[in-house]
Amino acid sequence: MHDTKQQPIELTRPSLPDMTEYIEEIKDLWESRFLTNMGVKHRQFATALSEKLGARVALFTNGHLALEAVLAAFDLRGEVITTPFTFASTTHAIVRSGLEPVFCDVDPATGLLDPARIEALITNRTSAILPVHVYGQACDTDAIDSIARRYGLKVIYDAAHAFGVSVGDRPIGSFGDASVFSFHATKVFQTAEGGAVTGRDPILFDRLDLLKNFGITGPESVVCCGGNAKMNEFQAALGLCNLRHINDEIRLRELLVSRYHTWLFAVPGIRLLPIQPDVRSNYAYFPVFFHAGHEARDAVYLELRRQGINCRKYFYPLTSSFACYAGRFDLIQTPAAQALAGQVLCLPLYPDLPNADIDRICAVVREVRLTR
Ligand code: T4K
Repeated sequence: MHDTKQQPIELTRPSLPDMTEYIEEIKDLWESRFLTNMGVKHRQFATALSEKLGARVALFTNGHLALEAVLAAFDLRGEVITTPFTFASTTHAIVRSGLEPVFCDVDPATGLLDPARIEALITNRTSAILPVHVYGQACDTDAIDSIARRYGLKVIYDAAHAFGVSVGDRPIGSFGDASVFSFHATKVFQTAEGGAVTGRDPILFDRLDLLKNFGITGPESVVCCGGNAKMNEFQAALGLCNLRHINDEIRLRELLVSRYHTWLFAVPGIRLLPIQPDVRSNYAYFPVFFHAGHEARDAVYLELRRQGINCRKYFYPLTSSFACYAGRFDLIQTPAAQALAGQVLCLPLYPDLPNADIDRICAVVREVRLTR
C-alpha cells in the first residue's frame, strides 16, 4: 500500500479569481453601500449569465431555494415525477413544497431519468416532471419534453451540475419550462453559495422576482407571500469574475478527466460514464462504478479515505431511502437507481488537481480492485 503521509486531497476545491480581480469588482460596493436587494452587480451578473446560458435568468442565494421558488411559481399540485438518484435538495424541494415525489427509475448506464419509464407513472394527479442532469451529463431532453407536452405537464430540470453544458448548439438551460442551476462552492461555476433559474416564460420570472423578495412590489405594497432568496452583491461580484474564466475551468477539467480515463478505462470490474454524442459536458464530477457492487466500492472508498483522499458516494443512499422518509416510498420501483447507488464513487476533480495526484488516486483504485 502507498505512503499515507502524503498531502490530503479534497474531492473538489473552488476555483477563485485573482484576489485583485475580485477586489476591483467589489470596490464600488464600498462606495455605494448597496450590498444586496438586486443592486448593480446583481443586475450586471444576471445580464451576463443570460447571454451565456441563452435564456432569461433569475438569480438566487442558492440552488435549493431556487428549486423551491420554481415549484411555487408554477403553483404545482399533486405529484411530481422525479429521480431518487440525486442530492437531498431535489427531493426535499418537492416535499417541502407540499408535493408528492413519484420516483422513476434511471438509465443504468448514466444515472439519468429513463424517459421510457415516465408514462407508466403519470396519473391525473401528476403536475410536473423534475429530472436531474447528474454529473454534468444531459438528460434525454427531447423525449422528456415531448412526453410533458403530450400530457400537459411542466418540466423543471435540476441543472445544479450542468452549468456550461450544451446539447448540439443549444445551451442546457434552454430546455423544459425552467432549469435550476447551483453556484455552490463545490460546483464548476461558483459564487460561494448561489443559484439561478433559466426559462422563457415572462410570467414565471415576474413570480420568481416576487417569491425571492417577500412578495414586495413597492415600499407599501406586498402582493404575495414570498420568502427571501436573493443573491447578494458579493456573490454576484464573484460570479462576474468567475464567468470570465469559465471556459478555462471546463477545459482544464476535461484534461484531467481524460487522464483519469487513460488510467481507469480498462480496469476490470470498473465502468466509467459513457460519452454522450452531441453533448458538450462540463466535467463536473468523475464517478466510477464498481460492477461487483458496494463491497468492492466500499473497499476502495475506505482505502482512499485512509490515505487522506476525500472521495464521495454521490448518490448513496437514494433520496427515497433517507431516514426522514422511512416507510414512505417503495424502493423496489427503482432497481437501476438502487444498483448504481451501491456501485458509485466520485473521485477528486478540480482544475488545479495535480496530475501526480490523479496518478496516485488511480494507483490506489487499481491496486485495491486488482487484489480483490
Ligand atoms: N440539486 C442537486 C442535484 C445538487 O447536487 C445540489 C447541491 C442542489 C440541487 C442544491 O444546490 P445548492 O442549494 O447547494 O446550491 C455538496 C454541496 O453542498 C451541494 O451544493 C451539492 N449539491 C452536493 C452534491 O455537494 P456536501 O455536503 O457533499 O459537500 P462537502 O461540504 O462535503 O464538500 C465536498 C468537498 O468540497 C470536500 O472535499 C470539501 C470541498 N469544499 C467544500 C466547500 C463547502 C471546499 O473545498 N470548499 C468549500 O467551500 O454537499
